[in-house]
Amino acid sequence: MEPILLVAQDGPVTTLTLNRPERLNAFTQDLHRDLRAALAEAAANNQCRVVLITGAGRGFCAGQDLADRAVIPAGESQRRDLGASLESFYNPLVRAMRNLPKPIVVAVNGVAAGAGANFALHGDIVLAAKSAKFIQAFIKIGLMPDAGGTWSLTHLLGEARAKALAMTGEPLSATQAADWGLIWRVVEDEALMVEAHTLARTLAAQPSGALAAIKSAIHAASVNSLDAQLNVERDGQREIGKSDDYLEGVAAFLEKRAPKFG
Ligand code: LHQ
Repeated sequence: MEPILLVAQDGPVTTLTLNRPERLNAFTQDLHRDLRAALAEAAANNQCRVVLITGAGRGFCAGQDLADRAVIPAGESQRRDLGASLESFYNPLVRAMRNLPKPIVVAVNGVAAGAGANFALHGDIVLAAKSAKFIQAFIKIGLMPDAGGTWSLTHLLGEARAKALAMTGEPLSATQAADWGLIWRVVEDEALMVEAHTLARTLAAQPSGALAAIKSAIHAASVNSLDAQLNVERDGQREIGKSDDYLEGVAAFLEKRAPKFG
């Protein structure tokens, strides 16, 4: 049987492909376990400098697999504790993505719905195919956004758009998502994976300490005052200013050549 998560190491880029195309790559507990393990491996593997996440087939991810026994309500006597599913699976996944000290590029190749949409938004740089859509589908089944969606939508779009998307469940086109600043860029469908790999390889050639510091400082900025953030920058710059990459960057600039970061 085909693995439900494909993991490919191409030099410094680890590509994770959700691979349940017949279910639009909806999340099951097994897919969660495989993703978590792959992210832990990417964190520990020195060869990996960038993670690229995408989906197989025509969809990116349709969120929770609603046919999964763990979440399907089987009558009055068996109402499920969905909070337990978030606690055990979605929340640790989101935290693993946010805390990974390496950039995550997400290539949204098709529809991203429910937790699948919000999972995509935890990429550090999100590209989407022109035909892709982001759908806060939760309301259609009587739920609220999860997988960090209430946080990401509010931070990236503001309350007005966050509430309207969550309350209506209206699909948001990739183009509108990029225009609104929800994602980085829209790409023609057939060019998506080439662009995503090019971006991943570009990031892989950047100084890794600086990338990790940028990621954590920008995350900190969403709760910090300017004053606190100035201290974050001082501490981060102090740390990475001692790196070989900084020496190399300055030497390369002065010698008018391309830097070669370690
Ligand atoms: C699916 C799914 C799916 C199973 C498509 N499950 N089969 C929830 C509960 C518990 C704990 C924690 O958090 C959550 C968070 C959530 O994610 S809730 C939101 C769950 N997702 C949705 O409600 C989205 C459901 N899917 C859709 O609305 C549509 O499939 C979209 C709009 C994504 C795509 O529509 P189409 O392009 O028309 O495709 P389709 O509907 O025909 O789907 C293709 C197949 O995939 C189909 O199966 P079939 O056997 O008929 O070919 C669907 O049943 C299956 N599928 N999503 N989430």
